[in-house]
Amino acid sequence: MKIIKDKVAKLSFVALLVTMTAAIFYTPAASAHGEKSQAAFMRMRTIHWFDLNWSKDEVAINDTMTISGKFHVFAGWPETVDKPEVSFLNIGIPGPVFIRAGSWIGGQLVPRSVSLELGETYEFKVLLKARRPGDWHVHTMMNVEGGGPIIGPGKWVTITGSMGEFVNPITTLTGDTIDLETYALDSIYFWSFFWYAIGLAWLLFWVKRPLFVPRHIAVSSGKADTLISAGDKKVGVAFAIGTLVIVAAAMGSTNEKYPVTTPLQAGLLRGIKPIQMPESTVTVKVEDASYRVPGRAMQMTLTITNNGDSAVRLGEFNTASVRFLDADVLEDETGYPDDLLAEEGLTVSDNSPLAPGETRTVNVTASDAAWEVYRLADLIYDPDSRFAGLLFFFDEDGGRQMVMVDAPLIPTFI
Ligand SMILES: [Cu+2]
Repeated sequence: MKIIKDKVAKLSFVALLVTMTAAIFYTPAASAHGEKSQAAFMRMRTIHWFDLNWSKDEVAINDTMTISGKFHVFAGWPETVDKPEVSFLNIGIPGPVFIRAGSWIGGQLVPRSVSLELGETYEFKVLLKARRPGDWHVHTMMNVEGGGPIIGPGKWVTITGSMGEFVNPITTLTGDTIDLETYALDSIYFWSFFWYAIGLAWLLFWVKRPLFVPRHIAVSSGKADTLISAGDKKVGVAFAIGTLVIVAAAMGSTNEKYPVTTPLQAGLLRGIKPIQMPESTVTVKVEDASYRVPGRAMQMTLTITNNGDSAVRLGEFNTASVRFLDADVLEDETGYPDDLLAEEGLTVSDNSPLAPGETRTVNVTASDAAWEVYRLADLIYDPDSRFAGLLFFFDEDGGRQMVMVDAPLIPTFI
């Protein structure tokens, strides 16, 4: 009986070890990184990213790639998110697996926070330089002060090579070329360990002799003065003066070695130039919009009027980075992330060309797994059941018009 018990105990212990080891080595592959868990109505009603282009999806260490595109700052910005008066164009990656060699909005370099205006559309570009090998899900994103991160679509990009080869050369205004990856590291190590050693030496000087009980007794019996000898005092003074001398001398020699230094450059960049999207000649009225719970689709009834001089068809509905396309009208050629691209996700009850001057009411269904995967269906949990998105119309010559739609989105239950 005892033997069986022992065996059971041993086996359970082995099982426990195996479980723990498995748990340690289990690293689930995440395919989205934060945005799914954010409130659906916020993702639909803040920043609309479109016309995105990733110049590569495989890049060697030290090579660069660009992510460019446009974003529209939705005029019906939610109350709970501060207006984007102080925003920062960021990139969503797990640490500096790339470095950001440059980022621009409206052609202006934006290393600092910028002011964005509600209702405007901006053009952006981010230049990334590969640093760490692996498969990385790279997002464009905007940080809004008082609002949080507004995450754009992410695309998988593979970096090949070895991180040891990464260099980040910069030529300073004093004419030196340095590698930012390692610059000044020696000094940081030297001074950190130097002062740490001096602190240890001071401790060591006192720790040599009995520390607590004999000293406590001496102090409580009124003989505290006997604990610090004249020699101890001299050592104390030597440490104090030595520290001051080293600080002053090191400061002097550093100023000599780097005679030209400037303060950190900071401050909000205002006056960022928006782009003028061509005035749309198509007007759209959302008569009603709904989504089934549970379900993978949303429906809209749209009254579309074509005031232009060329017939148009609806090619795309874009909300929260999910692109629903009518395959008959538009085909994506930008390599848009698969999980966000519904190539045949848009169904229009009558998508024949809408002639100039004509008005038509159509039923539009935007349907794809992405609606559920990216938890837009979770709008049912949100305190503001309204959506917003971009509609793209195309005329016969391929000319494109963008129309913003925004309306309540009413759930229907089975
Ligand atoms: Cu991601």
